[in-house]
Amino acid sequence: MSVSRINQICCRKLFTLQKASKHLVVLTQYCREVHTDPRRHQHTQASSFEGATREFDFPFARARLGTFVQEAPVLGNQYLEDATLQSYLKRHVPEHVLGEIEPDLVKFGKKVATEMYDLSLQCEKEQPYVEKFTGWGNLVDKLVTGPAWKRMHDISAEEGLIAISYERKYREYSRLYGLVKNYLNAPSSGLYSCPLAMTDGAAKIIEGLQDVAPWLMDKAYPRLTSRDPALFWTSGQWMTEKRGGSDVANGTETVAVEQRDGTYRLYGYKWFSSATDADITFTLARVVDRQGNTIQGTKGLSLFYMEVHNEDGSLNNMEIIRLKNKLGTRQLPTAELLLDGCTAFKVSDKGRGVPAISNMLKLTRIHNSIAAAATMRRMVNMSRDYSTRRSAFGNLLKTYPLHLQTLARMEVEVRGAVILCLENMRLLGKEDVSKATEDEQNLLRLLVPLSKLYSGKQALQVGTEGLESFGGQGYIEDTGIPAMLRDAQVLSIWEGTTNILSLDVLRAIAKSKGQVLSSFSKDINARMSEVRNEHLAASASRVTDACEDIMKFIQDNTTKQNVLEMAARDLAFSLCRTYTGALLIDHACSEVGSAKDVYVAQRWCEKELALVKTNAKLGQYSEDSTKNDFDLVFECYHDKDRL
Ligand code: UCC
Repeated sequence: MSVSRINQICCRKLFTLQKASKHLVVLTQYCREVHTDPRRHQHTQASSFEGATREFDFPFARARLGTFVQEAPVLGNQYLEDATLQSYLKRHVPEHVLGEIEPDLVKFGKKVATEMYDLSLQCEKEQPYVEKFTGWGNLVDKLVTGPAWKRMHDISAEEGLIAISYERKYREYSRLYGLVKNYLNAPSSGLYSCPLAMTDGAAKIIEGLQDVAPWLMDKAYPRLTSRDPALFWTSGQWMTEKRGGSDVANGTETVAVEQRDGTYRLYGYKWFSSATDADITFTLARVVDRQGNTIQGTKGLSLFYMEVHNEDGSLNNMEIIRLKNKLGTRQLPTAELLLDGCTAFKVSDKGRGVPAISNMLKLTRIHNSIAAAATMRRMVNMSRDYSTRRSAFGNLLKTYPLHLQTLARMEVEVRGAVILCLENMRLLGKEDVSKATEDEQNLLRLLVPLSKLYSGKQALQVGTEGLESFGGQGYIEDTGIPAMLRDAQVLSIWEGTTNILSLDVLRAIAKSKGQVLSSFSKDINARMSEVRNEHLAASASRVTDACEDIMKFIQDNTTKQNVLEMAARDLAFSLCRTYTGALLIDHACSEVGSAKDVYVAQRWCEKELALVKTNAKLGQYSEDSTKNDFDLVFECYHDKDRL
């Protein structure tokens, strides 16, 4: 007998032996299960014993749930995993300041990925509710929030999320430091980022009201900017009424009746108070004159400060009609409120309510874009980690070029949004300490609505793509991923929808008589003239050409208000894409720029930058176009007898 034949026979015997021992194991297991659960025997006795053992060879039959469990994505340190954030700070913050603040950012980057992330998931589970009445029928309107939400309040104070910006320990860099912490905080805050945004806005308003209402600096400001959880107050921003969220000037019905002591009583219905557990709020109302009349439109609106509770903890003459049932942001106690004689203090000149509250809007819009950028950053960080843990078709997702391409496209969007946010924070920091030049103030006026409106849209795109990158798991509530997308949907709505903010861009241009645009193009041209990197020469040309095209479009249509209004959204997108391109190129060319930054800038600038030029050429802002749009939208629509 040959050696190979002997080998063959041995192998076969060994295989039979292995099979027999496997059957023995299965048989032992079977007997054990029948012993503990006789019904199992009844269930399988109809099938042949051989069949039963084969059945038990399958992992599902034994373990019932199968042996495979997908690893969940894991969050790393959210500061250390953010390349753009770190290099931007390295470039713009003096070394000695960064040396002091960076350890705190690293520590907080870990905290938001661990303790706070868990708390944020808890906030989603412990949604707020209102106890309207006591068991004995007494109307109490008690707003109940969960422990995790309350903990977020305390952490916000302890971490100095508002305090840092106002302590001004690091002068103009304090704002950047404070808002960077808010950026890290936002996706792990369980939406506590919303009251923080309004609190920041309230502190900013109060600083601007020192001539009109200096007492607020003693009464509210120290609390809004406190690091002590026991003292820390949050603020609301009650602007929205039933008749209008956008058209505040015509939609505000709330009236204010002056009292003998100089205070006012407010009567009205606030349709969307975002975080009703606030301690104070700023709100708009129309002062009633001695004849009982009010002035309509924006000129009739004044700004009021009020405390939400009386000293005994009861509500300040208002009723919580109900909490809103929203698509997302369910962690937030958002309510409809009936103001029934609330005591309030007028803190603006009569009829100057909208300009007075615009300081708050500036801050809440900045926070909105921060939340959008941070949500995108978080989504991509999670998708990236998941791609290292999830296998399909035999390989990890990260090995598939198509999957990587999808992630990389999201990454480019995130980096564009992040750098624009950081630039806004840096400019605001300079404005805070009166160090911003006129050009920088103009830029900030323009960039705030641009960043808010564009990032709101990006967050939805990246949010939906990110969710999809988890496959079906992304659609499962308990993973926490669907809530990220639901919560992102509000970002393009509150604080002004995309179109309303596009009109605000036109307002900024008109009010400054074009100065905001001069500062814009001056800044772009200065940055692009410094580009020495040959790999970015083509991108820089695209940016300067786009800037020229946009300016030409505006000049050609300066007197055509209807054209400008129709083009407002495209114009805003063009300005935002072009400016972001300039920022990315400039950053990539700087001493901190890397090859990855060059790649991001190139990719960003491949977008259509001067959208407004292309669409103007296509006739999209003509009167014909309006007619065609109308006919298309209303085809087969009968305004009478529709059923
Ligand atoms: O409350 C809400 C929810 C809060 C949630 C907070 C969370 C934040 C983020 C959290 C992150 C997670 S949402 C509701 C927010 N509401 C809005 O955003 C309102 C949207 N509508 C607008 O923005 C409108 O365009 C209005 C209200 C500004 C339009 O008002 P008017 O009165 O019709 O506008 P005018 O007549 O153009 O402007 C009146 C004055 C002008 O000044 P003067 O009288 O000196 O010429 C404007 O220049 O107000 C000035 N003004 C501004 N100034 C108007 N807008 C601005 C601005 N943005 N900046 C500076």
